[in-house]
Amino acid sequence: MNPITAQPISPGDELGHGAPGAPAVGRGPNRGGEFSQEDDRAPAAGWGAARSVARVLGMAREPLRGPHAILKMNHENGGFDCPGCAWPDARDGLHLDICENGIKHVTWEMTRKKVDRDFFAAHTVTELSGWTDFALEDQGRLTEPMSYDPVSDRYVPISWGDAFAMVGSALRGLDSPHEAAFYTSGRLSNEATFLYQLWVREFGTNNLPDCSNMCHEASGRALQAALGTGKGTCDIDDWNQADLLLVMAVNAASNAPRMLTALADAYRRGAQIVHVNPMVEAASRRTIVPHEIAAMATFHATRTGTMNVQPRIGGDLALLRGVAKAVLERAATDAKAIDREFIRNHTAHFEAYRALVEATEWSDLVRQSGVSEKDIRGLAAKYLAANRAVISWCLGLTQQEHGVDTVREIVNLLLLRGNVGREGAGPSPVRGHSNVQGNRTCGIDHRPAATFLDRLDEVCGITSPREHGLDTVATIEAMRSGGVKVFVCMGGNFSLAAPDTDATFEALRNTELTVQVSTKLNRSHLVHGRAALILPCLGRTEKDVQRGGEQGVSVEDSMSMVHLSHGMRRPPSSHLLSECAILAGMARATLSESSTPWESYVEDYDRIRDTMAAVLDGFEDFNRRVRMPLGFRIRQPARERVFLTASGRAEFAPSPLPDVLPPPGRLVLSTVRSHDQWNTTIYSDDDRYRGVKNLRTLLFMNRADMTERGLAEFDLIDITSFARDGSTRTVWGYRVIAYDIPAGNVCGYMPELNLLCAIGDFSSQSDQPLMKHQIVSVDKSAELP
Ligand SMILES: Nc1nc2c(c(=O)[nH]1)N[C@H]1C(S)=C(S)[C@@H](COP(=O)(O)OP(=O)(O)OC[C@H]3O[C@@H](n4cnc5c(=O)[nH]c(N)nc54)[C@H](O)[C@@H]3O)O[C@H]1N2
Ligand SMILES: Nc1nc2c(c(=O)[nH]1)N[C@H]1C(S)=C(S)[C@@H](COP(=O)(O)OP(=O)(O)OC[C@H]3O[C@@H](n4cnc5c(=O)[nH]c(N)nc54)[C@H](O)[C@@H]3O)O[C@H]1N2
Ligand SMILES: [Mo]
Repeated sequence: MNPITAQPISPGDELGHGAPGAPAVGRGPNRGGEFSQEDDRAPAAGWGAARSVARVLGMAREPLRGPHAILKMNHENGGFDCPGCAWPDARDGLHLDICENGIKHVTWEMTRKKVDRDFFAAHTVTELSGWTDFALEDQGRLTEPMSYDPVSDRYVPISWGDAFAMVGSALRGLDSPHEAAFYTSGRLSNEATFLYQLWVREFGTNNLPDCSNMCHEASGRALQAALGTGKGTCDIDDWNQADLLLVMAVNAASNAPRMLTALADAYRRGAQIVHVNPMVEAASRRTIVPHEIAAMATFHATRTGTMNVQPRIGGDLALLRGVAKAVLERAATDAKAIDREFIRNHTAHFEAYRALVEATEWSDLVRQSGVSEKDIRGLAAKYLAANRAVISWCLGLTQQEHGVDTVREIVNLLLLRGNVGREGAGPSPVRGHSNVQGNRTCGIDHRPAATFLDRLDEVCGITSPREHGLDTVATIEAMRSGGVKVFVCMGGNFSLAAPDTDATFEALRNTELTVQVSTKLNRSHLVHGRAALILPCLGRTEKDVQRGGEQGVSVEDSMSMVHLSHGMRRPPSSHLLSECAILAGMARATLSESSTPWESYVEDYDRIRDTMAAVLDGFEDFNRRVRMPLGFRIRQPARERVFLTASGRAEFAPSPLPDVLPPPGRLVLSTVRSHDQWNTTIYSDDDRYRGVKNLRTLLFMNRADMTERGLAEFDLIDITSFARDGSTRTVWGYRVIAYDIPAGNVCGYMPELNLLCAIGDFSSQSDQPLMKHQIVSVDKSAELP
């Protein structure tokens, strides 16, 4: 095979563009050696998962404590919420619902390795910039606050008090509060979230960009307009009662592995499970249910799919509309094909939608979806046969120009057959980070509703700004132009997660102060403002002891269930503070006149929850209800067919059919995660379910597109993206892999390929970066002279 040598990031190329003629270096361990790809048809989860877990436990030096902690995860009484994905916990409370990636995630946080002041004294930031991203995180947990010293080009220790004072004086020194922005990565607890937005609004801005701006902004806006709620209406019981589960645009076996349990259960009770994805992903085949250890020993796998549909990238709206067209055609002869009573009593704009669908030609729907009329009709037949249907989706659908319209088309299709607001049916977005949904619920929103601000002001005695703030993309633009001078990040790895790595690095380096509240060392600590702070915090697995005793925090899952999470481990360092304490410290240093009881809130988080109960809809009696064994579900009017929309009804949306085909000679690139990564944290260079070993700088391509370009398996290629403003961006030295993906479409990995996502290319509907729809050309790399 083709050996590559292990190498650090090429000197001067921390951005990762690579160089003409040379193999590119990815952001994983990049250990070097042979790489390969072969089709892996083993069931999802199972022994491959067990081996992979064992390897991560070994890396984190956690062979014994890891499994012990995992037994406390997602436990109905006590224990901590898995800090991984936002899939809900099993409701019967009888078994632990754990998965490979959750275990890896927890172990990665619990590592015994530490990054202390000696580490920072031994390495300049310039030197660390040449390390791979894997190497940075692999150093272990951050242990004390550090401040960047430009003279020695090193991070040096700083006391918590001095660090807070630095943040406070930088913020107070700004000409306007809008010259600061405050990012949230979606794992901040509800309580910390509430304190965060309270501080920021009391300070005077709504500049609250978050990771949601990159993942489900489109879903929120579409569902709000259509149903009067920013969230899905389903809970796990609905999943368990559906006759049809339509699973769109998600790599569930890797990114929401506990969904496999629901899919296997559905298969066993005879439900239809249709996967819609340009790539046939592992979850669409078979699984060994994550918690069924006995099944693992006997290799007993259950099917998790009954049909696969492979649309072209961006073709989902056309596909869904084709299904709607077939349903409406059937309604001409079959009175039961659509739910006329529901449509009459609960919806608006049906006639406009019907007219639009009927006027759309099958040939256009087939061309734009990339799916044959026969297959679209086959899917429609399954939809018509189902009494109850759940449609779920994730990023393949949202990180698109027409993401909002596509989610609205999901709702259109559901409304046709009354599949909203009843058992076993409804829209069900699969959220990402473990508390990204809770962040929005608890106030992280750059476009907050006036009613929310009114309540916040009344209860908390502050005067919130009313003008909308900056989202993720707008924040990057503002940092680049000098409009935002102070940037605070609660978690995450902004420098790599954001689009257009060049633009984002330039933006971060153009600020006066960057503040990173983190658990582990990452690239965003090295790409910093003129002054920079690293503030290390407790992880969710760790005991949080305040003056009022041991504290728990709450989180909200993908299905609006709120429950308490209690860390149980001793923190890796006695200098760590909780996120609530860090936020209160920064707030007090910023707001000298504040009458908010910051200190008292931190002593006992029940007091934060009492205030939240008074401010947030659905959080009445918060402290009592959150302590019930499985927590509580936030009230959801749309679930009861109460639609808080402009018309007071569920609204059909007649949106135009978009053109998603690439120009001649070009391809559409979708950037995705591998199995062995958590966003910017990359555990290995393997992608087990796609059969890849030891390679991340790759592109999955249809064989016909390879032939057209004279490319053979593993050939070195260069990829150039074409932005709307005419600018181009290139990465060199990737490898092409023949894959079962529609012609004209290619897939490769984030965050490496964020280099290609132009900062100006975001959706006009959701402002989300077009991370799943980049126009690119692919050429064989020129030989080195
Ligand atoms: N282990 C693990 N779990 C995670 C994460 C992680 O990194 N690692 N990240 C978490 C986060 S923050 C999020 S938001 C979620 C993300 O979960 P996913 O949305 O599954 O994330 P991606 O890997 O980006 O995968 C997108 C999927 O959409 C498909 N796709 C791409 N383009 C299209 C399209 O046009 N149409 C359709 N129908 N499908 C398309 C891809 O083939 C892929 O299967 O996962 C969460 N869970
Ligand atoms: N091209 C492309 N880009 C994408 C995407 C895509 O599909 N394609 N997906 C987008 C999406 S959906 C998302 S959500 C973003 C991900 O964006 P982020 O959420 O910003 O990134 P993560 O990689 O999850 O952040 C990892 C870091 O979080 C810190 N951390 C871990 N645990 C904790 C904790 O408990 N508290 C605190 N304070 N810090 C902690 C650690 O220091 C770790 O290094 O990426 C986006 N970027
Ligand atoms: Mo996400």
